[in-house]
Amino acid sequence: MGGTVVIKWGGGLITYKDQLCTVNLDVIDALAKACSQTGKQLVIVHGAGSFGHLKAKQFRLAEGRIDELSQDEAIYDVRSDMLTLNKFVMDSLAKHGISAKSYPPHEWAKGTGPKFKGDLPVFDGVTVVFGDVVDDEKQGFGILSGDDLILRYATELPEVERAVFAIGGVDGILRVPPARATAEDLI
Ligand code: IP8
Repeated sequence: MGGTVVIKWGGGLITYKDQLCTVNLDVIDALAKACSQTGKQLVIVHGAGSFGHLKAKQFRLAEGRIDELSQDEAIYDVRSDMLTLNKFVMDSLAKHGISAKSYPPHEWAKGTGPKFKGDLPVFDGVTVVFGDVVDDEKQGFGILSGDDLILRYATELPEVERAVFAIGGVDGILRVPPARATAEDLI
């Protein structure tokens, strides 16, 4: 009992990464079942997989406002696709008897990277957040990754015992952002 565990449900694990907006419900159910069997306080951070990355890449949303591209519809679409994916997660948690509350980051976070602004929301039961398109003071908007969220939750909540990464479709976890990583940075 006691203690908090922060878990990343990787986007490449809970979705089929190459097919736009396709969810892997079996994996989500298996993760929800595992989460229902612990007495720990849980924070679940889920990634985007095919619900976020394909369109975000196509419209270069991580780079912020680019005048030549009509990005507004893409921002709306990606936010709404992420809410759809999040609903699959929340429904599965509920099905497994877990009391959970979701906090879409575009409603409370500003800026990207580990120093994003906004108070980390915490629920009495299981807290759920996810990678999202958020507003950004400098570039208009950007992609706040679940990896930045998990870092902040794991380091700022009291009594975090461990951070767990449930991942699929990737070789491992990088110590540094992909653009700076060498082979030695792969854990
Ligand atoms: O999959 C990315 O979150 P991640 C969020 O945790 C979007 O990196 C919307 C692409």
